[in-house]
Amino acid sequence: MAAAYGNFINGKWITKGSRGTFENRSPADPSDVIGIFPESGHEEIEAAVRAAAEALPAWSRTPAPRRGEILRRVGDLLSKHKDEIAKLATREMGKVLAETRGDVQEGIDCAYYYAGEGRRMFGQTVPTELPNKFGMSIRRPIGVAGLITPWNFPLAIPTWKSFPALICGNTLVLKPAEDSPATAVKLMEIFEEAGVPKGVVNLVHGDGPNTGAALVKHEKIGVISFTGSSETGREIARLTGGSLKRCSLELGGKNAQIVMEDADLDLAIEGALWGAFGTTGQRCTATSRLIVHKKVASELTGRLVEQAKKLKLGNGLEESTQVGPLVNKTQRERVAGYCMVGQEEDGAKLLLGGKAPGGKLSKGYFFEPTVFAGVTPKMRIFQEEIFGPVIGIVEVKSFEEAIAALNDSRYGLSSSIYTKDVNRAFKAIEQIEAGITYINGPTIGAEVHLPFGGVKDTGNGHREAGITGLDIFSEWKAVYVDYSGKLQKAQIDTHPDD
Ligand code: UN1
Repeated sequence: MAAAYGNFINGKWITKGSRGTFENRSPADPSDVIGIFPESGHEEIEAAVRAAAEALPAWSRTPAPRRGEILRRVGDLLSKHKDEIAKLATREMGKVLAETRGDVQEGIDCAYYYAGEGRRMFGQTVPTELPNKFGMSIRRPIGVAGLITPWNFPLAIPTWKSFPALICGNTLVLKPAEDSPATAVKLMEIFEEAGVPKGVVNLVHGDGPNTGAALVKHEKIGVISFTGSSETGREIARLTGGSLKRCSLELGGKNAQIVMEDADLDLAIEGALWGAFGTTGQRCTATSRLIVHKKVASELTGRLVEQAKKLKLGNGLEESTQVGPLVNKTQRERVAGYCMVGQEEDGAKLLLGGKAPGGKLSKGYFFEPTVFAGVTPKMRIFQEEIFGPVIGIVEVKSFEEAIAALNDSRYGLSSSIYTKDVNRAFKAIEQIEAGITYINGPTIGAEVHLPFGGVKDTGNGHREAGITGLDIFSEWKAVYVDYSGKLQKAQIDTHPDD
């Protein structure tokens, strides 16, 4: 019998869902049922938002350093339960244990970072135009935050959103992806154990069109933070725009790694393998285009294929596995579909993979690491986000052509260039249109204290994590204190004769 997990609303676990229940199965072995979850809708969202709204006055008045102490305890508990959460996350979404441990570590780092913000959250004090007057800026919470998170970082992404929301004094409702609901349950249990007061954090399981949409549309929600596809992001932006809600979107990517002719090739190949096939290519930051100078293209291609061939596919729970399954059947069909499209494109050549493996792996949603050569910017496999272990190699003749190819995309999340030429490295930093640029490192592996997000269709201008994460979840207030004891008129008394 699979365990029945609940929603967490106003400090209570409730396993019943107004729209029934759904199962969560392991992508490595779909006969392994991890749990049964409530399929929620309007009713549960209503109850959760109400609980969060009721908890808001007390939580927002709790001193921020005190909120920080609770977050520090959340970090301690995540450390204590790191292995257990990692195993559960691997079981439910598939990526290998070393990576789910990294996912939990990202949450721990995030907890300690924002715990510290409880004692900083700097505003500004500035001179004013008039004598005996004081000027400063402070952050205020927005209210109830609605967080909608994906399955690929089932622990880290909910922490990037919930910790800054909480430290700023907001309360929240989290709707995790249906492919990773159990990891979100663990996070809630940890919030509870760490002493987060009831109603401050709420968890509602369900799908996007019903549960997610009810959260986005709820009039008492002040800010929505969403990570997922550009298509859904656009719809959320439309809905929140209509009601003037703040909305922070972290959407698709089609990240490229450039390899110049002077690059350390060993390093560049190692980086490309990790960037393309780590997390089975299911990161927003994954490397899906490899833009290579023609002088090194054939050597790099040959060696990359050789090494990709050796990657060990398997259940992520086995320590020797290097590449886990895709998250579900739909994703596998999507990736396989793109491999068909790639093979039909004029000039593209499939060098490796392109299909699901047979044998004992055929019962899970595995997909072979895939390499295409001869890819050009006009092709769909160059332009569209695949979200799987597929990399396309693009040959270029110059640095300028490499940058132009990298920028020839509707997305702009992460990017990378391998070169030993410091001038080129700095030109790349200046010219690449992306939210993240790595020099001599792969496109994946952002750290929690730097801004995370991208340009163009990757988002709507916000940056998660770091200090900029606070901007998503707070409103600035300008404060003027006039201690002159008389009416002072700004702009008029300061320039009386103009
Ligand atoms: C994502 O894929 O949405 O930068 C997040 C990285 C990770 C986070 C990825 N730290 O690869």
